[in-house]
Amino acid sequence: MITDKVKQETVLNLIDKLQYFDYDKVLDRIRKTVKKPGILVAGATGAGKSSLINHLFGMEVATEGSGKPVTDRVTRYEPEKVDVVLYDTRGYEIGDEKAQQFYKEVVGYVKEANESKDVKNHIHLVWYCISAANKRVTPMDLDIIASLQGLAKVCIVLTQIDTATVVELKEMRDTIAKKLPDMPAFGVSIDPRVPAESQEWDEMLDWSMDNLESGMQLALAQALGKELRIKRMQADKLVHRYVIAAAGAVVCPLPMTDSAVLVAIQTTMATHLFNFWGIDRGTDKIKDVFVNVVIANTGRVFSRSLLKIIPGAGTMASAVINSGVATSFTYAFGRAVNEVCYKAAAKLAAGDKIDFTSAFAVDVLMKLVDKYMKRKSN
Ligand SMILES: Nc1nc2c(ncn2[C@@H]2O[C@H](COP(=O)(O)OP(=O)(O)O)[C@@H](O)[C@H]2O)c(=O)[nH]1
Ligand SMILES: [Mg+2]
Repeated sequence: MITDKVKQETVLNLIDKLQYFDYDKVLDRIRKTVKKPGILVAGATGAGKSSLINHLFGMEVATEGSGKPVTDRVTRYEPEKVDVVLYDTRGYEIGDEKAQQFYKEVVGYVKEANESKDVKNHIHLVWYCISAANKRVTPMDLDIIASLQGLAKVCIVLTQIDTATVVELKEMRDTIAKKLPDMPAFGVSIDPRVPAESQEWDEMLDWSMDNLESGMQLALAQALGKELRIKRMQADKLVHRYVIAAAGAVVCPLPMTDSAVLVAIQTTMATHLFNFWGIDRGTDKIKDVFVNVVIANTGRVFSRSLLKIIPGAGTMASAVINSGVATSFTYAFGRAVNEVCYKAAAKLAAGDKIDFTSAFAVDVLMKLVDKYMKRKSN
């Protein structure tokens, strides 16, 4: 039929148009709505604050000169690519007579920030770093922590645990437990020789997630570098948002040829997931590949899957999408993109290269979409 053919061409044109997809623009729009958690990384000079930040966020997020001093001792970093605001404290040495000044300034700053109406400056979490190399927790540390406790969610990070013995660490923990009974304390090190079972990165991050509201959990998960376990826990939450958007977009059954709005939801979701998994943190070239491969294939997977699942639809022109079809496809496609992104992120974390063309090939995506369509309806 001529009309069928014409309409089919409309869909193909739409898919062609997706090749001009503006990645940065779409991502900008997404990231404007993000509520970023504010995290204060406090502690003495040499406690390992910068190392901790680099370890978790996978890049030199808080480098000299990229931050903005908000007081003499507190520098605010709002990295371009990751969805957290970090505050680094600087300038006191252990035993420094100026330490008292530091105390006043940092506590005062957090109080002022959290009382201010500007939520963008709020500090939600405090990671208070005490180096195990000090072998002790000072009364001043305990004082500052006690004062911060009333202002934000605070945990102690015992850093550089490779530099202390088990007994010394236990003594530090005992001091904390005695003075601040409910204060969580997590022992960590960036030394890869420290066995995973003596590290408490997982516990520290789980505590952090538990103390953030849902939207900020998603933002923290986005910001993390190689912590794929946390990302995985949050990724499906992100898909769920787009499933809801798809349901909202298809209030009445929609002819397939008018499905541009749905394709836009899928491509935005794919972009969001790609950014969430941190795959776009490398070169700008990755974005081009993403647009040419993933975005182009989104339209293809969409039309192929829909023709498969819509009963009695022989052609795109006669196919009608109802809300059930729209949500189950969005769900399945989101899960599929998540799975491919997870594998890609794991490869990147291991230092391997990714071949996007084969990783996000139509057949690969179709197979996963089929799998998740079945899983949902069972
Ligand atoms: N042994 C060991 N050294 C560390 C660890 N973390 C950081 N360091 C070293 O401790 C020094 C101070 O770390 P840095 O992150 O700059 O501390 P900051 O002043 O608190 O930002 C640097 O030389 C780091 O390489 C760790 O887990 N173990
Ligand atoms: Mg530093």
